[in-house]
Amino acid sequence: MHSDRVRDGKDVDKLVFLCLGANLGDRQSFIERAIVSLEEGGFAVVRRSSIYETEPVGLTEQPWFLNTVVAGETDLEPRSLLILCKRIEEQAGRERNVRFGPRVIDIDILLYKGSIVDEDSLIIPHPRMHERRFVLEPLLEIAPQINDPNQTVRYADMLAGLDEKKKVTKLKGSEF
Ligand code: PH2
Ligand code: MG
Ligand code: MG
Repeated sequence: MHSDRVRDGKDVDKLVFLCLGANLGDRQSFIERAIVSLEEGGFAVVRRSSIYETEPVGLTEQPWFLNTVVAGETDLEPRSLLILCKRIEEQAGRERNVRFGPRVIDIDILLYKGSIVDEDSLIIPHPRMHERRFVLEPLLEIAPQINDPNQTVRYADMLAGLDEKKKVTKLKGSEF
C-alpha cells in the first residue's frame, strides 16, 4: 500500500475507483464528457489512467472499446454514486437493450473506499473486475499495489495469472 500512497498522499482505501467504457460514436469525447459530469455531480477525480483501446469481452461482435479507470474522492454513498453514474449514462444518450452490448458510455463502480457492498443491483467490488484485463491494466497503472477489500488478493497477482488474453493497448498520448 505504501508506494500507492506516496504518489499523491491519498490512501487508496479512501478512494473510489470507477471504470469508464465507450464503443460507439466519438468514444474519447464521451469519456471526457462523462468525467466532467462526474466532477459536477460531486465526484472529485484525483487519479486517471491512460485511455486504453480494448477488444470486446463477452459479446465479441461489437466495436472495440475505449476504457479508462479513474480514482476519486466523494461524499456520495455508494447508492447515490450509482444513481449519478446511471444519470450521466442516460444524459449521454445511452440506450439499454443488449446486455454487455455496445454503448456510448458505461460507468461502473469498481471499488468504494475499501468496502464491500452487496445489495440489489449494486455489488462492490465489481463482480467481474478481477477477470477483465481492460479493468485491471488501467487500475494497476494508477494503484499498482492495490488489494481487494478483504486484503486477501493483490490485483497485480490476479492480472499476472489471468487467462483472458483480450487485447488491451494504451492509446498514445493519453497518459496523465
Ligand atoms: N464492457 C462490457 C462488456 N464487454 N469489453 C470491453 N473491452 N470493455 C468494456 O468496457 C466492456 C466489454 C459490459 O459492460
Ligand atoms: Mg460494464
Ligand atoms: Mg455498467
